[in-house]
Amino acid sequence: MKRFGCYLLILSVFVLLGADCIPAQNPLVMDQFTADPTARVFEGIMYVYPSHDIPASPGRGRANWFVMEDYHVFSSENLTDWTDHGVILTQTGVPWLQRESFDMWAPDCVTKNGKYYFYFPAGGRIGVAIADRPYGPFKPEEQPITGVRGIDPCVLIDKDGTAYLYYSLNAIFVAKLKDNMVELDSEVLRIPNLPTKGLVEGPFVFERNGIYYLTYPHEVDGAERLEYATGGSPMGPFEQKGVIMDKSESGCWTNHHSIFEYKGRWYLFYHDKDLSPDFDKNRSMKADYLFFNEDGTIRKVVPTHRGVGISSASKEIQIDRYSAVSPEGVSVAFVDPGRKQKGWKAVMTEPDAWVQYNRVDFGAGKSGAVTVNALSSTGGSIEIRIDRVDGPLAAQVEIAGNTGWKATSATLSQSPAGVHDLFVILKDTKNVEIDWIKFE
Ligand code: FUB
Repeated sequence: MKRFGCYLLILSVFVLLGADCIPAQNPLVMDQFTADPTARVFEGIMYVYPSHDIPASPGRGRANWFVMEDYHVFSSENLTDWTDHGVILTQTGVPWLQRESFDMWAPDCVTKNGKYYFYFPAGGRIGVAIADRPYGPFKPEEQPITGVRGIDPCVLIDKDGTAYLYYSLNAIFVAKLKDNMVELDSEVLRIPNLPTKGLVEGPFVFERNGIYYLTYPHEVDGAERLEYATGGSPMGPFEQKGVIMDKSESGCWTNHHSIFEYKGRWYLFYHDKDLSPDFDKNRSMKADYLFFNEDGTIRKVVPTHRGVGISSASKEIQIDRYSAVSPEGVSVAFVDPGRKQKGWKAVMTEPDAWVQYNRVDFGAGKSGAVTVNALSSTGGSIEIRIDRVDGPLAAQVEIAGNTGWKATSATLSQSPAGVHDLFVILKDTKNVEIDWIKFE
């Protein structure tokens, strides 16, 4: 389930600004749909600029299609607690949009000369809104960028300070930007040597160790997978290298991503339809770690429920967002299929079935109790072990049957300190459904 609460200081600052704090695994945000995440680090804080899917309603967008009328920005310093800074731009606030187009698709944001430039596609054009802070307020320019028709802008500021605008229109295009960041400073180049079919949208470009990575979704066999090409300069030439993430098993047609280094680790931000299994135009952003090989090639990323970041032992740990599970006896289901934003539960049905949840921070040590929020028709016994499925026993918890959802506490037999992986194991043949566990 979605959990509330965050550090008092952050809360007191952002209450004034109307911001929410959302502790997250994957997907990162539970209370709204978020797609096309572009992650950027400003002033040591990770900001994510996604697009915002909403369900169509009469007079508001087209049924069975993307409906996107505004943007939020989210930030985090630990990639677990996310702050929603609220709406930073709406379609009705853009002077050059003649109509409510509901197509505020994948955006980007970069900083230069002390300003923040937010690039967004709408109505087949690309606009820029400018702010003094990463979370706005953003003021849109009077006109879209002259000479550009397309979607999904991405801006790379190279080491020499030159900015490049990439975007899509059934191919990927690039042009230099002037120092003012709102006008082109070169001809537009259609980037050659890329797939000739299925290249619809979503380029993202970054540089690492002198290698320029042009990454993009590529539709193959009915859905997009993430691929990349590399080159020695921002405008190429680029050589196709391989797949970053396979197409989703969920059947979500789109994927859209960004790649960024933060505090020494690399991350892939992307999206899927976790909160809307039956409709892939209501998407949710996710993040997973990304690794490079020594030669600079990218290792394929397998999407996880667990995502990134460290979970505090004293907050509700959503073990259904697991790192791994036993081959049999564990499945995941919505807690309330009618209210999917309440999240998922782990359904354990076989003796010795286990759930592994990595990176739980016990701080200086926990010696009190563990609480398990569970539901069982039969009652059952749960073991909580540290670091391995046969690791030290932290607690045994007896779950009563036929009580409805109930939080049951048990005394800890270990006092774990620091960061550990957790294993939750069903010790008998009964059925137990677990929503969260928490260490007091
Ligand atoms: O979100 C609308 C469009 O779907 C984006 O612009 C594309 O990248 C795809 O995710």
